[in-house]
Amino acid sequence: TRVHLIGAPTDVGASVRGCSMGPEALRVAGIAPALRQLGLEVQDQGNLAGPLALERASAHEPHHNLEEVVAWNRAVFDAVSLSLAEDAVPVMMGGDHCLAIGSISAVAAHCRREGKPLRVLWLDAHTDVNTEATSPSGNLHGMPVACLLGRGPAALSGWSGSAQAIRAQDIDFLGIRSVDPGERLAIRSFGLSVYDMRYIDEHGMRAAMTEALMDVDDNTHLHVSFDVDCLDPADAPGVGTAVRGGPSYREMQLCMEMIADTGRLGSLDVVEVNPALDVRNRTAEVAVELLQSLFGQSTL
Ligand code: DIR
Ligand code: MN
Ligand code: MN
Ligand code: MN
Repeated sequence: TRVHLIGAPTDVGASVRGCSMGPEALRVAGIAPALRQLGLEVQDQGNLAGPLALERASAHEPHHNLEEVVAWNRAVFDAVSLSLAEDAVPVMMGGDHCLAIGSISAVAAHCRREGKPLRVLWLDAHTDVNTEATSPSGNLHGMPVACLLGRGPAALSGWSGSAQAIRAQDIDFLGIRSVDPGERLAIRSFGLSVYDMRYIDEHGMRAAMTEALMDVDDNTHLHVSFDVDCLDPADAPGVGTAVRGGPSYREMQLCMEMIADTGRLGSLDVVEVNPALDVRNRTAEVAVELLQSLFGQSTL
């Protein structure tokens, strides 16, 4: 397998600055050698370029940094499209989670061309399904799922060649423990499949992942969108919007191992690593350890 590392150093969609340093933190934590060690051919393509984040113009902007988010996502869309066309596995290193709009739109277009079913696994403390109407913050990193479901601003819609890049039944959420009131309504009306922390507490990571991966078949393209704030902040303190009570380190490893077992991982986002808030790069390091499992490393 060929893996393309694509850096997207931006925090235009985030609430707190600093995840623009995420790609470099992942490199310093040894993401490339860690994956090469597994026998993968890894090409680090360096960083994409894009506009700087602006100061907030007012407290209630509906879409903070919208033009900037569009520009970054265009760059991500093009890079991920190219990588998929070259039959590589693109790893988009964020940057904030708004970048999943571009990466997953590119993946959806690729899957449509190839006639492959797409499954998205959204590993996050948050469901990121806010819209302009429901967002408490105006930050676009809280809205990528709504955009992909066709409920975003026009400038971020239709990139996959269809009004909806993904259908509600194509995505499963895991690790969720922070949902805004408007998001709760969206989850119900879309019928989204959400394995929240209570579900994981009661049934365990193994059962949650077995269900989430149930209809992955030999032809499926599996996209993992990994927001590192999914992890417990004790393990991953370097994030802008930490929420207590995440999966344990071992639960997260099992999650990654079970994804690897499907053999269907086709593309990946690793987002929201914020070195400005981290402790000695621990968050990037734990992310790299988890990626090793995701790409098939096992103890025995
Ligand atoms: C919150 C935070 N739900 C918002 N979202 C975050 O601003 O929409 N997503 N941090 O990762
Ligand atoms: Mn999050
Ligand atoms: Mn997120
Ligand atoms: Mn493919």
